[in-house]
Amino acid sequence: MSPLPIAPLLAGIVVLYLVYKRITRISLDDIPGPKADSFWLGNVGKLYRSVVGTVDFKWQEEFGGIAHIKGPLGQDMLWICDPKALQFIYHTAGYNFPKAPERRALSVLTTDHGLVFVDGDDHKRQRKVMLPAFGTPESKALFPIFSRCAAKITTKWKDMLFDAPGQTSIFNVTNWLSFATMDAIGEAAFDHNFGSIDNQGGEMVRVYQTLLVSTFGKLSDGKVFFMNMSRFIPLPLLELFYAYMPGIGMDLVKQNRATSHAFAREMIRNKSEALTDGKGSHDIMSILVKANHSENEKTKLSEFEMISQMRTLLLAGHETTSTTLTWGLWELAKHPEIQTRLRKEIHAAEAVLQSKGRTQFTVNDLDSMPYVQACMKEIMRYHPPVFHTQRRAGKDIMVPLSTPITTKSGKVIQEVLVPKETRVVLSVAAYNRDKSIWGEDAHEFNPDRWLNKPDKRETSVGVYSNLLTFSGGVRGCIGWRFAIYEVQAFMIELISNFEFSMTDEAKKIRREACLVMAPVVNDVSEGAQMPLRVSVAQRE
Ligand code: HEM
Ligand SMILES: *[C@@H]1O[C@H](CO)[C@@H](O)[C@H](O)[C@H]1NC(C)=O
Ligand SMILES: *[C@@H]1O[C@H](CO)[C@@H](O)[C@H](O)[C@H]1NC(C)=O
Ligand SMILES: *[C@@H]1O[C@H](CO)[C@@H](O)[C@H](O)[C@H]1NC(C)=O
Ligand SMILES: CC(=O)N[C@H]1CO[C@H](CO)[C@@H](O)[C@@H]1O
Repeated sequence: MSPLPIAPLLAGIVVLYLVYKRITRISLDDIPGPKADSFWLGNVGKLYRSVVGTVDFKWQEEFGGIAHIKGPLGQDMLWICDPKALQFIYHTAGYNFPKAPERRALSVLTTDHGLVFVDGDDHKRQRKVMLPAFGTPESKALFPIFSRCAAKITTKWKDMLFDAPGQTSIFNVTNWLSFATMDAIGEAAFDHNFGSIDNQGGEMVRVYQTLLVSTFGKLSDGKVFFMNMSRFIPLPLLELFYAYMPGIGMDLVKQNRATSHAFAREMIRNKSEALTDGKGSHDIMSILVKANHSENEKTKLSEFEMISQMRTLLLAGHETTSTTLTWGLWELAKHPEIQTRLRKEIHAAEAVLQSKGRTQFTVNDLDSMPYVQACMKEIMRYHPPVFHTQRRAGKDIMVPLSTPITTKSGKVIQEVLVPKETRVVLSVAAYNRDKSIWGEDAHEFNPDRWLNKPDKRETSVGVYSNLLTFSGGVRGCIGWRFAIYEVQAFMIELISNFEFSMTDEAKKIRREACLVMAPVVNDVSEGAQMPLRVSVAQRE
């Protein structure tokens, strides 16, 4: 996409806007921060396109919990990983830090007007309708479904390894995990079998594989510039632009939209019929359809909103979990001693299970596998798939800090007055490695940090275990319980049955920013890859 024809126009608008802000604004100029790399892109070019975390960790070392950074054309932004500030922005300030419209224009492409997109009262209403489907008992009940989907990989891989020389082979594990988690979200959320593992087919599977990497990987300067300037374009216009403008690298998204809309309509029709026939089931989509049929105006969703929720769940619940598992297997391949210890614990728990005459783990059995849980938490801390979230200040607002900073003019301050409309980048990547929270070894992968340690800390930020991985507050991840059970079910199944080890290619892997954090060997254009050596695990 070339921004050139529109660049002068936008620049004009922005100059007017900045002149206006000069007169009225509260200044952030006294807050320390990195020098902008260029006037056109400010600091965001690097922040969004380098290896995930490198820029964040550098700023964290240099500036602490907050830094004044520049967006394109000198726009003022804040980059934040200070725990108290994060807690304030996510929880305390609530809807005073809404999502920025230019971000929402991107989420509308992939999720329409679903929960990730909406704001304010619409968000409150939708969230209220959806929450009951994501409670503790509802999520626990899904554990056997997750185990079953993971076991489909076992069957496939054992077949493939049976014929392989030495019964070992290199698999692109991200590919398989992506299929299996697509099946898992299908069954858990929609009571529908996408059949991705079994026949790797289906139009729905095709339009969801690689969606994020091919759309958001390797952004050109023009794209980054346009996306960041798009805050000056009214949202409806922006939606039209993304939806209809040809040649802007959005083709897969458009196919995705058409295919998933048709699929969602059919599914909603099916669920409505089942409900009228008294055959309603308990999957998330059925719960939404049922809510629409209730008398209560507050729980009604339009058909478009329901379609949007389906797309939202597919996007938010699919690539996030497969990404987590992919990075998890990579860490376990890099740390064979951790992998072996994990497998021992799982095999021991399986022996107990069999001695009781049972064959399937349930959530209650997780209590006997503390190391599984510790590894899962450490993977989520170390490799958060959503490494930044973004908000904008809805009004001039004072944000507190847990660690005071010294301003450029030498003042020591413990709170920062954030001017209305300032964009804030909340760094999940940096918070999850904050030494004041996790200790001096924060940059090491070490599951032991979770054992024998109380979970409660002074400023509890995220929704789970003080991790920012699922963000927090009114817009925190609704599917976090779902995710922790899914990740554990998959780890148990895969580590019990297979041994994963490094390959030369896997040693070259880096974390590339593609909305989520994709593993890339050489160039992003080759797609996400995680080639690991897989062999059947020995049992004692
Ligand atoms: C490891 C897996 C997952 C991670 C790391 C993750 C992370 C996140 C994060 C960081 C947010 C907040 C984004 C923001 O604040 O801007 C979020 C929101 C959300 N997540 Fe997840 N998520 C995961 C799994 C899931 C699953 C399995 C589901 C559904 C089945 C799900 C559904 C959602 C939804 C609907 C939202 C929007 C909530 C709202 O705006 O009210 N997520 N997720
Ligand atoms: C690995 O799997 C990913 C995800 O499905 C795919 O995009 C990529 O092309 C695969 N890479 C190889 C080398 O097969
Ligand atoms: C809807 O129901 C029909 C008939 O049972 C079935 O063939 C189809 O796969 C269902 N579609 C969806 C999207 O669930
Ligand atoms: C939602 O409910 C309204 C009226 O209560 C009905 O007309 C509409 O068809 C329903 N939508 C869906 C998708 O079930
Ligand atoms: C504040 C803002 O809009 N930042 C965006 C700049 O561009 C990158 C790349 O598209 C986005 O990820 C940021 O959200």
